[in-house]
Amino acid sequence: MTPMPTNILAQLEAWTSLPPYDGDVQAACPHDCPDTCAMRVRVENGRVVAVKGDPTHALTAGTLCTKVSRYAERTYHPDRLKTPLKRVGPKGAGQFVAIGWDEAYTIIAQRLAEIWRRNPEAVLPYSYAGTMGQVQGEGMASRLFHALGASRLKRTICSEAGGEGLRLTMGKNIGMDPEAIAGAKLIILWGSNPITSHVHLWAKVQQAKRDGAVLWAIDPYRSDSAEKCQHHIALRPGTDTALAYAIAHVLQRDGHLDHDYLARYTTGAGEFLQRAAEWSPQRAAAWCDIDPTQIEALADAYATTRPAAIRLNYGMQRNAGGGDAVRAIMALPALVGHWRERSGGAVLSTSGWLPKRAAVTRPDLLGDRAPRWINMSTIGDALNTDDDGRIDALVVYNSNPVAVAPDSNAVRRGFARDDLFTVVLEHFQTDTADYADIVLPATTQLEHFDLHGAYGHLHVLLNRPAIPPLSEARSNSRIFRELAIRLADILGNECPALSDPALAASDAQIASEAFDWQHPAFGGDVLPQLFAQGHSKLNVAATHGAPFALGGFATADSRFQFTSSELDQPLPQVRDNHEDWKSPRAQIYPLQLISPPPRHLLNSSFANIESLRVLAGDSHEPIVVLHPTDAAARKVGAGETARIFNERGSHLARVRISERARPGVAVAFSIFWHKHTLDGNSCNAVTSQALSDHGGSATFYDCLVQVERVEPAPQ
Ligand SMILES: Nc1nc2c(c(=O)[nH]1)N[C@H]1C(S)=C(S)[C@@H](COP(=O)(O)OP(=O)(O)OC[C@H]3O[C@@H](n4cnc5c(=O)[nH]c(N)nc54)[C@H](O)[C@@H]3O)O[C@H]1N2
Ligand SMILES: Nc1nc2c(c(=O)[nH]1)N[C@H]1C(S)=C(S)[C@@H](COP(=O)(O)OP(=O)(O)OC[C@H]3O[C@@H](n4cnc5c(=O)[nH]c(N)nc54)[C@H](O)[C@@H]3O)O[C@H]1N2
Ligand SMILES: [Mo]
Repeated sequence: MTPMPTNILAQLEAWTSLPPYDGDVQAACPHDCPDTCAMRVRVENGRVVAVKGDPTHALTAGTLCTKVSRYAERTYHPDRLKTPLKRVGPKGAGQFVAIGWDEAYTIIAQRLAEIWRRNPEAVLPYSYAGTMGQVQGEGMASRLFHALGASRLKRTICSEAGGEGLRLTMGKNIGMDPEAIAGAKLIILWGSNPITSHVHLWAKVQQAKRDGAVLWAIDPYRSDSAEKCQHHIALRPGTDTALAYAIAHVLQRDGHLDHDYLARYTTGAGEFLQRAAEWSPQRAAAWCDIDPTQIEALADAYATTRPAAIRLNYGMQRNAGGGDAVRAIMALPALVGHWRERSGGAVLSTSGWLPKRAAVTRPDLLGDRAPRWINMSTIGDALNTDDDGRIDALVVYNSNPVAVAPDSNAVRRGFARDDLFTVVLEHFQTDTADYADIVLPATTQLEHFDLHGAYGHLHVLLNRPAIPPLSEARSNSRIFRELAIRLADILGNECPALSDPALAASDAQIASEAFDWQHPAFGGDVLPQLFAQGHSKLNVAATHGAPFALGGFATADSRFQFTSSELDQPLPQVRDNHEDWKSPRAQIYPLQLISPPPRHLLNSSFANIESLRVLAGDSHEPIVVLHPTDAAARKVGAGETARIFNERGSHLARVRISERARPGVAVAFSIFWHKHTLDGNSCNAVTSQALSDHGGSATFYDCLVQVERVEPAPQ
């Protein structure tokens, strides 16, 4: 590794200590959301009394979402886990007794060492984005699992299809500066619902609208955001590639192509346009189950309005063809040269602008070992495989797989295995913690230090702890550091990597190794500002102008790639869904179920905060939205209970009838904890473990179900 300027480590170190007196503490929102807000945490008499948005951050602009403004309520919640726990009842029943840290570490280290001796790959870490911090995320955890040579987790539950779509076209996760969307005259929200899932971008969209921008939403559901757009195309889930080709078709047919841009800065446009020629608006409209005049109108507006910006989000890539859909949509700004403008182009993720160092997780500790990869989206199948490759130990942190992973009945069957040893690091007794052998209480963002990048803006942020850990909570990094010592005591020379100094690194050291601080992205005032105010905007192409006006994509030839030579089928393919609405299966399960986030929950985090659950559902519990014709066909009335089912499982939800759901599509906002629902099942009881075209992503919104009325229980 290149040596680190020592002052960076010292400056980070200064941010790890508690403030010496009451007042505002500079912090960062840790949640999995494109907005990664800068926060001010008000401490009075050593207690957090308020968590507010930082007014000096360009996107946060002084406000937080409803959820995170209640972060103190979450941190001080009476249900916070207070001590380590040992399971005393059956798995899943949630019966535990308190134990000390020493006993917990002894049990964990002994069991993991035993299992490791049989097969290191029988140990699997399971984590996602409960916190997105560089330190409390993978920084220390992955060092331990690399040292052990444990199975590696393919983190596919959210964005891999889209990430691959970006890599194959743009070279990596890059796009326009989302803040620049404020200057656009046409904005397409494509599978993106910012009012719910990244509300700070919405302020920029509104600013554009006030300045005369026309807004389009492409979404099977008339989401809160779609409702505020002048135009809405309610296509069938999983049909976006056909729509993108049809737009390209019109652009070509009507002579709107930017031939100069295509010739200079792109590869494969000819083949792409040939395929687009096959997708007339009529043909695509039939495929997407929409009106062809909408496609004509959108394509025309897209060709003739500048600057034009597309904000994609992840909703549209949770299906069989999600990766190719992203590729086809990313192609549109290149066709008409919208990349020539700063407020034009498209963005799904900005994370690739940040010069991260993969080395922070120390894959080198694997040496010449190359453990298998386990796809987190098929954890249900992985845990139920009983052969030499059996998984015997799971260490879960920053994730709630029993609630969030698809096909929960398979997941719960796996977690319920008596021969599986499960450790869960958590804030709360989640559905997953109920299946643990040992539960360890973790700190929240108010109690630990961290460093953050973002995937929906170009700033980096620091998080200073505001209060000491509550009860006996310990940070993930501390827990993994201490576990490494215990494991090294037992395994010694059998696993020498456990004694590597990397496993003793302090939080500030991990943070110092997370980014390439010498990179020009940190040039100018970026670093002094970061250390002075706790957040700072990267010095990258997208900050200054139109990043791809002159090409400069992150691909091998610096051009945008319409085709990919890596793939058997170089062009984006219009694919059927795994569970397609036109297939014979649809005769048994005729409704496409999508389960996007409600505004007041954050995946399954906050689902235990009563006040937010009340806001999220009609009555603390899951709802399903049906179009009036679909409800009538099932003789189910508003407010009644319905059973949503397929062969994988079923769950109950309160019915809401609304034209906001298009015919043929049922919408069940997620993700509730199973144990908070009417029948102990949330919507992941019906979702499937099938994977996307690229990246092996989960396909939550590619799911056919039937819905039936449930007779009210006799009084
Ligand atoms: N309040 C809140 N905010 C969140 C989250 C949360 O749970 N709650 N989750 C966070 C996380 S982890 C993520 S990944 C992001 C997700 O952020 P988004 O990607 O914006 O969220 P989704 O709601 O999954 O998808 C957006 C829209 O896509 C639509 N959609 C579904 N299928 C399709 C399709 O096939 N095509 C098209 N065009 N549209 C489709 C949905 O109806 C939804 O309105 O949000 C983050 N922010
Ligand atoms: N049906 C359906 N399922 C979905 C989705 C959907 O739209 N529909 N969305 C999918 C998406 S986009 C995603 S990203 C995944 C999200 O899946 P997860 O990343 O598992 O998200 P959460 O449910 O928020 O669970 C995170 C857990 O981490 C814990 N946590 C937070 N901070 C810390 C910490 O510092 N230390 C420790 N030890 N724990 C911490 C929280 O308490 C919480 O229980 O869900 C997916 N599942
Ligand atoms: Mo996500």
